[in-house]
Amino acid sequence: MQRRKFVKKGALITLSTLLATEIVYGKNLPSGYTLLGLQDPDPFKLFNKDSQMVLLNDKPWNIEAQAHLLDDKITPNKYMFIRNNGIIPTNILVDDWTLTFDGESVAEKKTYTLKELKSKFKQYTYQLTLECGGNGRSEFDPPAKGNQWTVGAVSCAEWTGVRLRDVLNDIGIGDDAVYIGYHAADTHLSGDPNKEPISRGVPMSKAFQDETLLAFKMNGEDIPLAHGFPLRLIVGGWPASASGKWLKGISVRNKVHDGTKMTGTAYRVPCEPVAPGDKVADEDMCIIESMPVKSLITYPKSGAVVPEGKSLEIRGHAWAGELNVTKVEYSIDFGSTWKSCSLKNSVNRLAWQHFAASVRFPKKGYYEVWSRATDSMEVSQPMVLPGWNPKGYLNNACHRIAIKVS
Ligand SMILES: Nc1nc2c(c(=O)[nH]1)N[C@H]1C(S)=C(S)[C@@H](COP(=O)(O)O)O[C@H]1N2
Ligand SMILES: [Mo]
Repeated sequence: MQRRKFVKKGALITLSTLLATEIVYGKNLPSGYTLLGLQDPDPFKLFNKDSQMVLLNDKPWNIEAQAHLLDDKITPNKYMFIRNNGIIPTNILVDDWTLTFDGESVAEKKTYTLKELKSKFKQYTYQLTLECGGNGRSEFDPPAKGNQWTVGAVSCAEWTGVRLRDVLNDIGIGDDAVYIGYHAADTHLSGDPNKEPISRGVPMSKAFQDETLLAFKMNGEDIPLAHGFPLRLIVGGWPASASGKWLKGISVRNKVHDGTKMTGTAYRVPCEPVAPGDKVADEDMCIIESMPVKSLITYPKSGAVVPEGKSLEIRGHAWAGELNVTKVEYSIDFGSTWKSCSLKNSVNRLAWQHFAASVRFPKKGYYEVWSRATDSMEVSQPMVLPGWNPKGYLNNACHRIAIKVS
């Protein structure tokens, strides 16, 4: 007779993490058993998120913030959006975690343990803006399929790790290297172990930037499970889809990486503008690289009421992919006139910047406060939805909040 199989210790730790408490008789659990407590979970409790976060999908888990929840300069976990393409891994054994480098442009496959990565290479900490390429998708017309993100699929946390560059230099890569592509431990929604839910990458020039990290800490602690524990690639300023969670492998390719969600309409937009609803041929689609200039008013919450005669202090963040934000303005008259906000420099490249202004209203009534950022190439946010594209990426229209003066 076959011996009954019990759940492995590593899996038990992950299950306890998800339940946020010890499973007291956990060693008696048969492997493959689904805990009742996890069958219909409260997603906000499950991932330690604030209950004001918004659930967009539970298969896979996709959760976004609201603008006013993103008021912190450094986004805490409880307000950080979750974007998953597949199923979160549950059998994570940190002590055994490895990262393997392969691909056409490495002479020999090389594997590092997570411990080696931490001890062998210098560690760096940066605040890095991660925005989903589809943030703002809900406004597209004709609508674009996919998670209907409004404005909350963006974060700027503090990430600690080693530079991908240092590790690539340690391995020694070929002159023909063009692109890196990541491989991760999450499972495809079909359950097929041979399919990857997502496997994206960046050109070598981006892989070699100072701020491109193999990260193992977020805001000074272990990365939360939903955000890629125990190891994650972090590529600030580019679509957050390039920042592979639960990182197991990196392929150094001698051509543009062709993994899952690198081709077709995934994270690609028409190279030249098209009319809304147009069909675009594959060869006319270009991979999204640096994200466009954008701003978010995080205080006050939309709908705030201001007493007549009192000025309103507004504040928020602005970011511009690889570029700096040089100016943020606000308008209270639907974009007819603009006044400038005060604006701080970023603490490091690829971190969002903070703006503020004191707004005065001429009389009682309804207003909207709009914010508009401009980047170091003199490009400003559009007031209306920009460049329609099949999957609804890169909506960087001005952010707006409603205000009543009474
Ligand atoms: N392994 C893996 N990495 C991933 C994803 C994923 O589904 N699996 N989603 C990507 C996408 S599309 C985004 S927007 C970001 C979201 O990161 P977050 O959930 O930590 O906010 O992770 C990226 N990295
Ligand atoms: Mo994304």
